[in-house]
Amino acid sequence: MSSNKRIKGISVTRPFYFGNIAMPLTGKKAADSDHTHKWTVMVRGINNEDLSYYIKKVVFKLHETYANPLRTVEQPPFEVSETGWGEFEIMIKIHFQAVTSEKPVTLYHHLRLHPYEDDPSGKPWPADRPVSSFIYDELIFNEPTEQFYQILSEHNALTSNLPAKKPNKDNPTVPQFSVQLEQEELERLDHAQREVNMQIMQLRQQMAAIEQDRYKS
Ligand code: SLL
Repeated sequence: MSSNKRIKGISVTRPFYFGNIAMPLTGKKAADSDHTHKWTVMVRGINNEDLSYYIKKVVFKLHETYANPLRTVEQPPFEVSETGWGEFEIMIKIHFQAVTSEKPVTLYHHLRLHPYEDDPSGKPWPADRPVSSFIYDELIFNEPTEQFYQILSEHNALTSNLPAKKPNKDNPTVPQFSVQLEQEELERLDHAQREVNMQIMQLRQQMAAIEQDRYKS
């Protein structure tokens, strides 16, 4: 029988992401107020996994310039859409279903409205292209209760199931978190590390040459 007893030595990892998309307001909406952007902040499962079997509610704490800055979302999609004029830090508190016996987890997200870079081809960011800022993260449930373990198992959630490949479509509202993306990032880091090592070696050689010249004179 499943119970609230915790299973020793087991930990279950659930991948997810959080962040925001934003678009400049256009036309009448922009002219009628000092708001410049519409945006959505969200907590999502990878591959659109419905998280409500373990997440009970998500509380988003907006900047105090907003009416009712504490926004509680009790069912998926766990997201808040608003319009506004400025960027700020959003506190995101995830409350878990009672069956999990887990304490809430607090995350922070810097709401991003502006592109801080040109688009990947080097041209200026097109005005109608949404800006997004997403962070991949994992919730780790150490020693889950027997009951929660059972539920995770029923949802095929005992292994991370991060998709192997990036989706083909470049949809800015859906980040491409996958094993492939992780691999590409690791390769970039590895390349940068080798580049730095090479520069260090060159500088060492230059230094050695200078030292030798000093001895000679
Ligand atoms: C800034 N430190 O100055 C930040 C604060 C606050 C943004 C940004 C309110 C919208 C409304 C809004 O956009 N606040 O009036 O409802 O950039």
